[in-house]
Amino acid sequence: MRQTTLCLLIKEGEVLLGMKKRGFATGKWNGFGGKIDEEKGDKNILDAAVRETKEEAGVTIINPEKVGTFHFRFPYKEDWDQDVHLFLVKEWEGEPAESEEMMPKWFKFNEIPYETMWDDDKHWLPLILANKKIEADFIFKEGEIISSQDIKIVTKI
Ligand code: 8OG
Repeated sequence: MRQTTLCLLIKEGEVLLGMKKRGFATGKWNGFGGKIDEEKGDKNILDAAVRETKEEAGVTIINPEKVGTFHFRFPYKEDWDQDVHLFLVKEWEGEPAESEEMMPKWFKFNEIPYETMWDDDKHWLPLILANKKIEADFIFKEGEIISSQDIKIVTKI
């Protein structure tokens, strides 16, 4: 299964999201991340998290904390299937800046644009912002709408 990262930068009641400008999920707000790319030197999931956040948002993340694992499945488009490793990031170097792929913007926790995000995010992001850790399965149907979900709050990840 393809292994992918997702990083959420957090500061003082705000989360940094990026508007995806190209490729998979164009037009959605999301955290930063992508798949492990051995050709770009990634040896593990953490390397991919650091590299992708640098490429997409222009910042070097420090001490990312793993807070979730997702199993996303698309029975109608199996090559989209992936396991996503979610990291919360409270320290970084550099200022977020627009890249070819993403336009970053800070959102207050109570102003998160769930209507222009992945369908699943409204179900788990509030838990993450309340300092929970999760392990979740989502199955999608056409139109990238959730057809079934299972979110578990876990203590160890
Ligand atoms: O490299 P690419 O843009 O294909 O990577 C996909 C990114 O999108 C990666 O960071 C993982 C993330 N992602 C999914 N599915 C979902 C989802 O349902 N919700 C959120 N918030 N992110 C997702 O692949």
